[in-house]
Amino acid sequence: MKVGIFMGSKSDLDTVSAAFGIFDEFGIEYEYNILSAHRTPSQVISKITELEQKGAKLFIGAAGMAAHLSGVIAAHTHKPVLGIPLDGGTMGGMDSLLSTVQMPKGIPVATFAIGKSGAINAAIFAVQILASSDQDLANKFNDYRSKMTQDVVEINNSK
Ligand code: RP5
Repeated sequence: MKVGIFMGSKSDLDTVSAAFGIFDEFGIEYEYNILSAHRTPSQVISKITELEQKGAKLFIGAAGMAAHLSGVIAAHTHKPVLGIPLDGGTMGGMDSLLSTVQMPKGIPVATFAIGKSGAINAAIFAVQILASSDQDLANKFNDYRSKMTQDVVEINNSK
């Protein structure tokens, strides 16, 4: 298991699951848990320890509204933490974006776009981190980017 994913609520699952497809595509094992910095604070902390013991190299936190989950994870691990702000419905996700990104110096959370694009990019970024010490994964990532480029070139060629 390489990536530990936390989300604050079951209502986040539909958006966060966009990240799972990326990990499946690259053959990266992940585990997700629905745990909240506010509703289940002690379970978040014990799960971090458990996932580190299972081999987690980095963590992803996804939450909406007053999104403290990624910051709390970052406070309890020395692994990189990637934060996905979610649209909780009242402020279009700006509340969550600022809650996630505005970390005090010393405890960073790498913060991505609000919602599904952020979930996908957090997963891609996780692949890039893991690929820095895994040549097979780096080769797969090169192919992934080449295909992305080629797909756009083909759209123009077929006009
Ligand atoms: C956050 O509050 C969750 O991450 C979710 O995005 C938001 C609303 O949660 P629910 O009330 O739908 O459980 O903690």
